[in-house]
Amino acid sequence: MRVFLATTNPGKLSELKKGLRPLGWTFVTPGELPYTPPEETGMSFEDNAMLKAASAARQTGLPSLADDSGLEVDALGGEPGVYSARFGGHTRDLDRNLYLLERLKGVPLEERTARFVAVLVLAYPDGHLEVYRGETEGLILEAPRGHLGFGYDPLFYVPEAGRTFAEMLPGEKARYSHRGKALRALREAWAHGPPPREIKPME
Ligand code: ITT
Repeated sequence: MRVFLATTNPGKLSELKKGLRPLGWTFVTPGELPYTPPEETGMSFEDNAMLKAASAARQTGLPSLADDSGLEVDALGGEPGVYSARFGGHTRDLDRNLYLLERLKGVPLEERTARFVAVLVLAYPDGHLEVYRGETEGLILEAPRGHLGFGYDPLFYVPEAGRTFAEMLPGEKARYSHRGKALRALREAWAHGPPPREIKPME
């Protein structure tokens, strides 16, 4: 199957390609086909992932996979959430991380709990959708650790692993990460080929 990977984020693209490799799909990426990302007007990760995947499927005519993800910080009432890509109006990873540290100044480590969420939507040109979700609990450190990964990875410590995402090689991050879990759910659903479509009773 040829699948369009509807993301403009190189970090996500690389993790998606690795996680989907066992399925043997052929990937088509932005740059290979004309694709303009829609405005992310949804109030949930699901809404935004559906918006992006459905728009891509319409534009490209291919089954299209989108990822909407973000960080929910408890001490900030769940911020930045769906606004993770533009937290504090910043568009660069470094600036967003500094802004997050500033917002959490004085908050003790035990209260710096947070979770990463990823929702993957595979949309077909006929309008059918598949939705997969993954979450990982962690703590926001007071200073960055590690240089791997992208985005908030250097600040996101996973107690279960004893490391930040930025201290993990890609395979290890995939084992613990929100995106890794969502990809696992997708791979399981596809273990025996395309998952059966739900048959809705007639109204
Ligand atoms: P696309 O919409 O084109 O896929 P985006 O970067 O705008 O790219 P989102 O709207 O889903 O994607 O924003 C999610 C943001 O959350 C992303 O820009 C990162 O800053 C952050 N994020 C998501 N997953 C992450 C991860 O695994 N590690 C670190 N930061 C992550």
